[in-house]
Amino acid sequence: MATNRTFTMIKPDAVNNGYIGAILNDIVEAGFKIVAMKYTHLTGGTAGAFYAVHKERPFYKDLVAFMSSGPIVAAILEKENAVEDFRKLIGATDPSKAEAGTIRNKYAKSIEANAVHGSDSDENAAIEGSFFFSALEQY
Ligand code: RTP
Ligand code: MG
Repeated sequence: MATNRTFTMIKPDAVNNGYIGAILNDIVEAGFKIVAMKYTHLTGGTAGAFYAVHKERPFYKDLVAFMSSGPIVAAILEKENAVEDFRKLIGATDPSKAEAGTIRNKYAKSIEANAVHGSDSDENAAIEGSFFFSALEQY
């Protein structure tokens, strides 16, 4: 089976709580290869643009404020069936509903501050990866 790619962010709560190393370890142990990675910081403007698809949702304003509240780690990951397998690895959006052993179950505390992002389709994985990384950085 061919490999494909997904995009992730370690969100400000998990960075602030010191979980970068533990989360990256879980990701690599689950068989994902890190294609590109950077430690960076979203602004209100860039977080708003990244989450523009959620503009009409009631949580949009809070989400943008949260995602620009501290540094994040952005990464492109590669594996067979990457998008679906990564969503399984991170668990449900609400950590109280995330299965035991998933990243959100282990490292997240609330539905908003839920430790990690994972793309929801191959198409969005490509769009989101290109939001953070140039073509040269996605080798
Ligand atoms: P993500 O995009 O971050 O991987 O999360 P997801 O697909 O599981 O959830 P999505 O519906 O795309 O929502 C994006 C992010 O918005 C925040 N959220 N807050 N307060 C709320 O009810 C609420 N609902 C969602 C979360 O940070 C969620 O991951
Ligand atoms: Mg989503």
